[in-house]
Amino acid sequence: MRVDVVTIFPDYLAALDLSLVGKARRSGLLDLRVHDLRDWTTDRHRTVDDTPFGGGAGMVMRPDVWGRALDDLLPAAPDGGHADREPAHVEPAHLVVPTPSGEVFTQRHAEALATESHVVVACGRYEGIDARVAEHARAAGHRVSELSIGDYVLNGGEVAALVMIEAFGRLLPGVVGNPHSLVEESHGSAGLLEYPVYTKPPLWEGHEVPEVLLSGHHARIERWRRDQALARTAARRPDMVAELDVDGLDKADLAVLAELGWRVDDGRLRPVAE
Ligand code: JB8
Repeated sequence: MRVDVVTIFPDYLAALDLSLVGKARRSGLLDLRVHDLRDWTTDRHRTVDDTPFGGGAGMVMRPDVWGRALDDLLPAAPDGGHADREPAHVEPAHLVVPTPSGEVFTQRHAEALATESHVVVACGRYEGIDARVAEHARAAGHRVSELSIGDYVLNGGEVAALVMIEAFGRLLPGVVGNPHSLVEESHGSAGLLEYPVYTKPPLWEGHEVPEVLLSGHHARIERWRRDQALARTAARRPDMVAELDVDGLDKADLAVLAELGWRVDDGRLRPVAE
């Protein structure tokens, strides 16, 4: 997979040399290149921003500078934006624009991006990038995803880009050593938070590891972990409980959820009004 990141702070992306993503780069599974947006400026001061039309606070990133960068990094428009024309044999790239006004980035987005052959990440600063840049890339036939990593505001797209690249990078075949860890997780993301985990020693600072985990009783351990996952999810993420597929729950699950104040009503879990 090829990934290009464009930013005015290339050093921010240095973390991508490390850990699993760094290893994927060195092994050739991930061809990741970081570019300085100012390489596409033409003035002596290497200006990337200008004042907003319509007034208001802050500065906006100039479309002409971004346009030259994306012209160089996105492949020649597959159909020039004319869907009726014979498609060229060039794969369109997927342009990802981190922005607090985007759709919320989830594991589903990570899974979809992990299947792409080419992703370009455009990191904005200031009040963001002139809206015509995304519009222009779409018109040229590229997929464009404007994505937010959560309901808070950063100073720019770089940290969000790190988050997204780590999330999809670890899903590339061969990047995570033991694919079983990915399979176990996908059970977790089938709607429940993960259960708590423990390692040695069995007694630490007066805190014991739950006895069931030392019992060697596989079925009891599985049930305990499931109960813990349900209790955590109910306490921390009631939104996820409300979305659970009732058909995927057994009698013990429903009993635990009932104890936690959730009943099945009209085929959906609903909190019991108190
Ligand atoms: C300017 O909060 B964020 C985010 C904030 C930003 C830009 C991009 C992303 C660009 N501010 O994810």
